[in-house]
Amino acid sequence: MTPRSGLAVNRGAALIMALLVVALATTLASTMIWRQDMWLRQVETRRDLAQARLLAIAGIDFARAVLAEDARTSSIDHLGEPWASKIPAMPAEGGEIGGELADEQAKWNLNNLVRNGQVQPDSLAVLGRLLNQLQLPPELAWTLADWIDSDSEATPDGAEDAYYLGQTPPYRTANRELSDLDNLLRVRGFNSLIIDKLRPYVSVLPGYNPVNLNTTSAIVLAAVLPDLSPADAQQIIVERNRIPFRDVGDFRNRLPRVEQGNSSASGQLDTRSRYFSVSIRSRYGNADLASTALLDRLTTWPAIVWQKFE
Ligand SMILES: [Ca+2]
Ligand SMILES: [Ca+2]
Repeated sequence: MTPRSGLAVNRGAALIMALLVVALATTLASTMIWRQDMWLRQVETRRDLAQARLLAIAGIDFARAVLAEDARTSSIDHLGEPWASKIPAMPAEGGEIGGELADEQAKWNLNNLVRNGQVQPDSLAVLGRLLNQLQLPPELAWTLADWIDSDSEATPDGAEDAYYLGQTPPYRTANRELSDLDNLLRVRGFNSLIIDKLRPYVSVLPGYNPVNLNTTSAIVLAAVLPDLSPADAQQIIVERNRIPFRDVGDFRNRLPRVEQGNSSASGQLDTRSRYFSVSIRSRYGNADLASTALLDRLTTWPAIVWQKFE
């Protein structure tokens, strides 16, 4: 919790929780009647799972409503806003539900590596610096670029069909955008340990998406802006947590003087976000469900890009 906004966040969380109770009551009341008929004959476990899933769906819809309300009332996105409040597990309709929203543009989108099938040298350099900061092999940036770009010519540090067809069982290069972080398991040199190390700093979003200066971490910021020292990146995050950036111009004005002219990352930075993920934990009877969804707030009411119930 940042010192700036502790009270505001608490108030925001209380408000959100109150609204959630109302939203759940309305959403679920309408499903109560058919639900009884439909599920009474099913085994109890299946009923519990279905109920936990209904709670999760209501939770995801509620998260969409929170983001829509945010879009109506603010033009930037920062961590002091109500959407950023985590909702602890609380009783609802005989079960329990809690969850949180996260700004996916707080992280660097791996699909930024390639635009229109072509590798972007700027983006390749960003990923190289990020890997370097995390003490991971920098050549992974090239290997991933080959995996995503549309051609089949391997770069010196990369890999295309010639490598993947030699595996047992053989498979081909995707030559298109990643759809999920776990896709990396098929890319040469990546493994689950490396993916876990990257997870806090990278996202997998459709198309090209800038990093949100108001939610990102010092590590991502230093990867995007090569002239920024790690200490300066840290300092910028501290100050941002007190006063969020209005726009990229405001950010540049608040940079240390020596770095104001150097950083040429226009287009890679923004102060608002389009993609958010929502994680919901719902319990009912013996069922305990972890659900996630990726939300696209291109228009005010966010669309669901994908959702998983596990
Ligand atoms: Ca906002
Ligand atoms: Ca390729």
